[in-house]
Amino acid sequence: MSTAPISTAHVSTDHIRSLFTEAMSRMYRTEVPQYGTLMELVAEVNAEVLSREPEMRRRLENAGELDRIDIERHGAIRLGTAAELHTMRRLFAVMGMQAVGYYDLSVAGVPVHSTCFRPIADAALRANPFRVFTSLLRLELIEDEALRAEAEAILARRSIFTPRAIELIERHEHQGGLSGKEAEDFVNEALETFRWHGEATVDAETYKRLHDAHRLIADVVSFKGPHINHLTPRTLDIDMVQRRMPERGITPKAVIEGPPRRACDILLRQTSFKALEEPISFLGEADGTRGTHTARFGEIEQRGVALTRKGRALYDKLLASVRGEVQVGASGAKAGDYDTELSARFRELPDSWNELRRQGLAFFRYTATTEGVAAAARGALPNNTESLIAGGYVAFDPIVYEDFLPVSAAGIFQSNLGTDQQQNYATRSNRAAFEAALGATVSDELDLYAEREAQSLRAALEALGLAGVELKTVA
Ligand code: OOG
Ligand code: NI
Repeated sequence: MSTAPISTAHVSTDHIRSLFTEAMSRMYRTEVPQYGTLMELVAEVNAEVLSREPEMRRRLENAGELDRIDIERHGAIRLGTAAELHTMRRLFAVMGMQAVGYYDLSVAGVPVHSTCFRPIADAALRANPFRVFTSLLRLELIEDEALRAEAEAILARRSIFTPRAIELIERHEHQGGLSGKEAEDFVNEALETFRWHGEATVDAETYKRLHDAHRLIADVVSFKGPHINHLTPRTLDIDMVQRRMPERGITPKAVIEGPPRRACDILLRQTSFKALEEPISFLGEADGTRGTHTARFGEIEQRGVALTRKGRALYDKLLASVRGEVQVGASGAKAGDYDTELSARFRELPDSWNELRRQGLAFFRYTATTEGVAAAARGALPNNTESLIAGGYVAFDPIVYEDFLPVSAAGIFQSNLGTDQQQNYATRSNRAAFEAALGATVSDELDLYAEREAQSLRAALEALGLAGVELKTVA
């Protein structure tokens, strides 16, 4: 028996992640008041949907999600150096978040590659799925060698983590966790890294040169740290929030990224409001000489089922066919055509849970039902998975997609960069360099979903006394 007092026992990484999510939300609402307005709109729409759809309400209540509907599901940051990414991985590990997925945005004219830091285990995702889309600037994509060297030198001078944050990260690594008090300290210290600083660390002339190379380069290089550039709550009806944004004086991007509205939600739908133009001051200039910087915005998301490799290939094909046909202008021209075409083409993807499952297009979590357990006791179970499901002995529920979509992410980046920034980098993705900087490999998201599905099926069969039994998969 341990006799250690409670105060020195470790709190869970889930708990630290929740503290961090709340603290970030409070900070961002103060920093970007329009984001607070968006949060109110999301809460209003979610409440309406819940009273309109009692079935959904029951489902969320059973899943223990009802009181956490309006909390943020993700945020995003952009880092400047390999060392920053390396320490960031260690910082997120304190909160139970690991790097999942590699996203190359350079193909869409954005000079970064990215990963998602998020919890992985079922229980951790249930406790709090908060994740951070984390990009690393690819300085090698700056063509002007002098400018590249200058940007490198500027970044080499900054340290984005507080000494106390580093100390607590090390403590977590050595002790295997943090106490309640240390966790609170850690969250306060970590918050400093994500805070906005209106004072650029460069002069106006340098800022302009960085900005001319790419707006994103100025955003990463000119400031003291990687300010959080948006937070994203979950909405139960993204179309309704999109429609109502203008009524609240918020300008949404032209179209919702991702799949169309469907009966069975798939992957991830997202929309954002345009980044705000904020006053900044430059290094070495008297007060009053000021500029503006555009980086920070608000976003909403609605998640659906994770698709298998086969489902995802179909999704990518359908999306590409629409985007090849209907190009939405910066001012939103053809947005209506795009939405219509998107819905039409996606009819090729079945819109029923059972079809998505049967055709191996999406991932599901299997559970043994009480009928199943009773039938097992009578020795009356069929001997193949499809019949177990058809007979109601095994139930299945969609596994939620926890990751990002590169085409959507590029759309979110671009709506905040303006169309003048459409450059195409003739370069290959560089996952190896990203992982070397990270000091770890990124997990493959499809493997994670497949594992969770297989694990759930194993547990369901075990509960029915069918563990190890060779089951035919087709009825
Ligand atoms: C990240 C944009 C990507 C998303 O939700 O796809 C993203 C950024 O602008 O830094 O957050
Ligand atoms: Ni986002």
